[in-house]
Amino acid sequence: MKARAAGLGFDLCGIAPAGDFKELAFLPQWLSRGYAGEMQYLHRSAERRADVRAVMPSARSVIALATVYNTDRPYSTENADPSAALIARYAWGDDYHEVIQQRMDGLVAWMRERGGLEFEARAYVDTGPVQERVYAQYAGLGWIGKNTCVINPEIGSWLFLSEIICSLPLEPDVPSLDQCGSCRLCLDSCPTGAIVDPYVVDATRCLSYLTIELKGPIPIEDRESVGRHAYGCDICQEVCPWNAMPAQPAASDAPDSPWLPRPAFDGRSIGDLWRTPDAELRASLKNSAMTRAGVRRLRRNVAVCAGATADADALSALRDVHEPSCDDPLVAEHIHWALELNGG
Ligand code: B12
Ligand code: SF4
Ligand code: SF4
Repeated sequence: MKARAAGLGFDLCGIAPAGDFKELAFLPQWLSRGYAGEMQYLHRSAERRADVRAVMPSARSVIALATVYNTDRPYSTENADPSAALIARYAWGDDYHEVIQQRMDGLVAWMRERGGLEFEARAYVDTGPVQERVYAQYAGLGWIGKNTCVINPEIGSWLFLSEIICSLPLEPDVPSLDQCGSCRLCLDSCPTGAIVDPYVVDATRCLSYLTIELKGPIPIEDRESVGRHAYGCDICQEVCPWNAMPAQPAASDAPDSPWLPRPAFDGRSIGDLWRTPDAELRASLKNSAMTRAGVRRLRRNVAVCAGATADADALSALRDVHEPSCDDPLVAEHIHWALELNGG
């Protein structure tokens, strides 16, 4: 099965038992501290997230999978250009939900064909009520670092996690051990102090939440800290020694890699991104990981970047270029804020 997973494009595959792991118990505490913000779905599904057997009562094993999405583009921390529009690398290419779901469906189909056994299976990639990092750690894929990301000692943390909950009692792998040691680079580098303690991220302070998860306005008091971050943030992974380029981590730069950046998002400045017509943005977002944000939320973010960086080119683009999405009240309010902040 592991060889088949590799053949289908998975970089790591391991087995965790469907058990009651101590890390699963952190979620209620995290929720009660308000760290989930507006992500109400996490509250609603908290009981199922406590144990995969609440999702599929026949579960005996979790086949944990990881897929490298890194490419050889420089890290945002290496990009000194104050006009650059930063987009988190997980979002550059095709929609990972679709690509990885297909690969998992292929693996389950192969298991059914090959094994000749009856079994139940459910496959999720960031789509189910499962605490994916915990199962990845217990399946030996990597440890949960102080930045809360799963880190594999050989290939780093630029990984999409996914899993197949399965009723077969498969032989478990050895869990991964924490190798963060005394390092705290991620905590000290987070621009908003969102890693409030080792292993604990307050999502409401994380730029990934503010620019991706929030559907309405970005709170005024958080806007300046958004800086050049037009969509998501990679800093706590970029500074991690286990992701040090160029020796590590693995990258998937084959010409047909689904994770290579689409031209509309590849090395663009804030001003250029703003000048991109709605129709072109819409076409570039289609079937990408950013599809859910849509043009409206992307423009909201780019307006905040223009205001927060006070970049002259971006501000002049904001004044001069008016696409239909700019009439949306959400976008209009953020444009107004950016221009007011910088002298109108
Ligand atoms: C909600 C969510 C977010 C939220 C909250 C993130 C967070 N750290 O909680 C926001 C929007 C901020 C976010 C951001 C990002 N996310 Co996200 N997110 C999720 C989601 C849907 C749920 C995570 C969750 O349950 N959080 C609740 C907390 C309690 O759980 P946790 O973060 O896993 O924390 C564990 C440990 O830290 C530990 N723990 C918690 N408290 C304590 C306390 C102590 C004392 C100790 C010792 C341990 C400990 O136990 C927890 C597990 O129970 C998962 C998918 C999934 N279904 O699991 C993806 C997921 C975690 N995200 C992912 C990614 C890629 C990102 C981003 C990199 C995207 C980006 N570039 O912008 C950033 C990374 C930010 C970061 N440092 O976490 C990947 C992570 C891959 C990996 N290598 O780990 C996942 C697994 C999606 C996927 N299928 O690939 N995300
Ligand atoms: S993704 Fe960025 S804002 Fe969020 S915890 Fe990591 S460094 Fe902080
Ligand atoms: S930067 Fe250091 S502390 Fe943070 S996750 Fe990486 S190794 Fe662990």
